[in-house]
Amino acid sequence: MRRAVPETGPRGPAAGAADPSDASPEHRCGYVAIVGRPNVGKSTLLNRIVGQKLAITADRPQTTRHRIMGVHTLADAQLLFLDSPGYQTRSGGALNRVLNRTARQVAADADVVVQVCDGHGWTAADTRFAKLLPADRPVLLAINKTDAARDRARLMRLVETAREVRDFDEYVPISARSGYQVDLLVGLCAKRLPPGPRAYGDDELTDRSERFLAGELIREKLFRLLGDELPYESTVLIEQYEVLPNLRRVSAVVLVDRDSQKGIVLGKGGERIKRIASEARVDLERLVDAKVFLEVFVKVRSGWADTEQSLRAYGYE
Ligand SMILES: Nc1nc2c(ncn2[C@@H]2O[C@H](COP(=O)(O)OP(=O)(O)OP(=O)(O)O)[C@@H](O)[C@H]2O)c(=O)[nH]1
Ligand SMILES: [Mg+2]
Repeated sequence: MRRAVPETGPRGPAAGAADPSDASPEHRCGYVAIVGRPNVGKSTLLNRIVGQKLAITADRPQTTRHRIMGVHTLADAQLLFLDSPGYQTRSGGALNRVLNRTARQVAADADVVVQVCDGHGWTAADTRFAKLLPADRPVLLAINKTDAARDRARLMRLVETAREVRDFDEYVPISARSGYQVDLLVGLCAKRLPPGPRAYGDDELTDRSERFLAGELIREKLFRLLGDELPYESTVLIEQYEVLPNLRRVSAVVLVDRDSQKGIVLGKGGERIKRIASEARVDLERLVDAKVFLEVFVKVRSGWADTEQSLRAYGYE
């Protein structure tokens, strides 16, 4: 099974094993940024491409808070896909600013950019984001959720509107959920990458550590099980991550901003936190292919998300 980096990660591409058979001048390798406004399906697309649940997804905006890289290897190319936080054009506090900066940085660091939009329609937020993207590299438009948005005339109008905003290199209707035309999109990205040998070995899936991904899986269950009750100012810290043969021993803390939020996360008689821990454990066991012993606590830390300095201390770059 392809794997996450067991504990310490992240590793730089240079540390990966280049396969001598990829040294041909036609082989390509590089970064592909997956960007766009919140909730359009960027993380679902990354997971579909790498064939594993690497990035967390939920039906609410700003689920993703960090850059996450997923490796996809073809016979003649290796693509390093970068998932990013949804770009929020509403004004907001320090956390919002940090997430937006990460989203723009991911696009700035990539060789090829894929802006994802929702096939139900192009919005003013899509326009604002498209105008921020770098002018000096290929930008493809992936029109997602075409399994649900089936109206062809509307799709044509969307393409026309997008074309007026920016001359995208390609316009590709896809469904990240069903996989429709995802291989086509990947191929169009691959041919635009610079020549170069593979940066990662066959068994490597991501530059993120198991420890990091464990925290993300817990955050996903918070998003999914709390819905609109979830305080925006909550995050997950992994306090202990022990790797043993066929076993991971993990201790995690859900941080909230106020006492009243603690009860919401715990639920009646601790039911909710138990369910969060149990669902996260099942996903983590699948990802690391080992048994997982997971404990999750809730703690109040007022003001943790108020300043960029404090956010950095909690892992937000
Ligand atoms: N019908 C349909 N739904 C999709 C598709 N792709 C994603 N979704 C749903 O759209 C919602 C948002 O998906 P995410 O992948 O979390 O979106 P995102 O762009 O990463 O969101 P943020 O990280 O919050 O910016 C989830 O409920 C997904 O299941 C698709 O191809 N078709
Ligand atoms: Mg996401």
